[in-house]
Amino acid sequence: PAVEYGLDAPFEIEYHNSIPSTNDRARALAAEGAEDDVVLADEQTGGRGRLDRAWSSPTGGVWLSVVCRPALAPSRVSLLTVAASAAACGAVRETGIDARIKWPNDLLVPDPDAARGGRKLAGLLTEMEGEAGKVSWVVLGLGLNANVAPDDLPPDATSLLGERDGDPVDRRVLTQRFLERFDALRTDPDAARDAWREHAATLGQRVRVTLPSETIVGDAVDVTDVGALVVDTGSERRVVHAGDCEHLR
Ligand code: BT5
Repeated sequence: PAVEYGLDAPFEIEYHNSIPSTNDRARALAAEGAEDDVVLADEQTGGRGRLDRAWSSPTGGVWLSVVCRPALAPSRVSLLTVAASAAACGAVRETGIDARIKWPNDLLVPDPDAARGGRKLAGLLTEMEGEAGKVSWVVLGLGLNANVAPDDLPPDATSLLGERDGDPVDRRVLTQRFLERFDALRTDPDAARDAWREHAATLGQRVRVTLPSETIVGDAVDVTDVGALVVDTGSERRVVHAGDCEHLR
């Protein structure tokens, strides 16, 4: 069923109490020609992370996927991930929580006691289809641990409920604010990159980025206008478009 959100953005929301994966449902809608549809669920029974990892999605979270048809070259689709992570970070910060963005796709809450200097609050999964150098659709999945008990999440994860000492957030407002911010940033790469930079946990860090074929260690010094990470290894500057990133200090 469609939910009326009174959004100041062009999205139409399809709500599910429980669904295997909002990204899978959004991909099916995209294949039928949908644009700016949002699939939102209270619970996912088969939530996915990147590289076939599982994503825990108990009731109380914000699990959603947006179908986009951007006028972007495939090499620039990562801009949408930059826009979405900046938008999610901004919406979360409005709830009073000091979230930071970890390249390429995580929101963290800093915590010196955590193994990697922070606990994971949210993740993004961007999937696309296209041919002949043209993007047909992009599905942008956001998993945000809103009103989920930290005990129901993997170790090193956190939720807004936990960070706010048990005080739940209004998920409707959170979702609305995310979508409005995302809509404003998705067509404005400069603003998206500025918003990203403002709350980036990764810039200035020593990082290890694992790629399928190699591992790069160095200082994260910048993000490019398509959202790639620039790593200074001491002998050269490498531009990394995707990969798993670990903060080393
Ligand atoms: C991600 O993958 O961070 C992308 C997650 C995207 C989830 C959304 S929910 C709506 C939409 N529908 C879907 O089916 N997916 C998207 P990755 O970077 O691969 O991180 C996955 C890893 O994070 C796992 O291997 C766990 O270690 C950890 N993890 C799993 N569930 C988590 C959670 N709820 N909170 C924090 N960490 C989690």
